[in-house]
Amino acid sequence: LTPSPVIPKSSAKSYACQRRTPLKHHNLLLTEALELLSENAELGENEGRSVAFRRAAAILKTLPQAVQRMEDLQGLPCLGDHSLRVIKEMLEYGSSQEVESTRHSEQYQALKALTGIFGVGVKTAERWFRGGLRCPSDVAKSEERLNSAQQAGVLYHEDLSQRVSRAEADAIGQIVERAVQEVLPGAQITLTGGFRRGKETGHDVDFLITHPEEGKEEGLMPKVIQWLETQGVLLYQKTTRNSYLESKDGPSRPPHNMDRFERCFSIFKLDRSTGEGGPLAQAPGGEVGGCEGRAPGSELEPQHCSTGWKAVRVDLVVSPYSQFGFALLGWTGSKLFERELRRWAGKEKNMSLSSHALYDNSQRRYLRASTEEEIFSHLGLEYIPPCDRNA
Ligand code: DGT
Ligand code: MG
Repeated sequence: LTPSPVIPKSSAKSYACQRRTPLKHHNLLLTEALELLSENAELGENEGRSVAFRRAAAILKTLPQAVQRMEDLQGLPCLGDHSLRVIKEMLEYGSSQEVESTRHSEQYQALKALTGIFGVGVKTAERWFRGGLRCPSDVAKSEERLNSAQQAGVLYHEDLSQRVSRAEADAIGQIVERAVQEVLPGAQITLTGGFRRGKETGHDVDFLITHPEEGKEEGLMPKVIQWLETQGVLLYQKTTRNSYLESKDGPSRPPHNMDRFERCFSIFKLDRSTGEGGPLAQAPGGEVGGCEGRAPGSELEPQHCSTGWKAVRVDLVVSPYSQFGFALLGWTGSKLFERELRRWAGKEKNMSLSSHALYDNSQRRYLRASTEEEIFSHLGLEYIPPCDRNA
């Protein structure tokens, strides 16, 4: 079969990191359907199936026009039998039975609602579901023991389930910038995640922090957190070593200075009127932003505050300057794009890519890079700018 003329050459490439995937595309109905099936598989802990549907959706995002007939798909990679069946049904009838029955199933809706709580993963959600819980307010009323992240997740659920706007992300950026400059002048912060890819809203705001003098960034995170705490900006924070990398980034030998790489999951209190962080003169533990009874840990009845301030999820990552390019590439996403980069590196180049380094298994050495462009070049890939990494 010869590829359909509507299919650009780049769409025929099978790794998402070889293609340009813009934010806005022409096949939203199809990609939403496939992504719902992907999400459902993820909630059922079927990772292989979840990735297969996500790859299928991603290929459709690269097409320059809407798919109208099955022939339009000729020559495209990443479309398995199951995805093709769903697409065919949607093209013929306008919807897919499997997608609609999944969308309306109690299990999908409950697991989605429960994992939508900050601090709750698939395993916990599944256990709660079996115990009869269906939504955040069920959790709040239940006798379940919650860890501190989950307590914050339930308490601020109303706010955290709202999308974060670009203006709010920028306002938070100014607060983080101020915190960082206070504790380490010359440090640099970069907005990463979906906002760097051009998204207009996000579920959180992601920042990468570094300092041009290698080593200066050591110990920075606790100081930034402490400054933010004293200003009354933080509703919740937990700082961790980034163990995700050790477990998920495969065979790569961790760089020796791995332990300097820190991540903070936090919830900021963003002033709605000024876009500034919550009342700077506020004494910790006092009444907050005009919303009484909202001290974490006191009362788990979910509360929301329509005026005053908004709770916003913020992720902070500190990287040594020598790893900045890798960290920037690794934290910009999308998640599928990241996954595909690592798969390409491993399968096609015999290399191991992480958010810290690129290791060439054949040459048995690390390949240095200070920019994303250099990393793409080491990987033998055409450079894809952040706005086209929306796979
Ligand atoms: P959003 O926030 O829903 O609008 O979408 P994103 O793309 O900002 O997703 P998010 O915030 O979950 O993560 C930002 C990027 O950071 C994501 O595309 C991949 C990367 N990332 C997330 N979690 C981890 C992690 O634990 N380790 C590493 N290395 N990267 C991560
Ligand atoms: Mg994000």
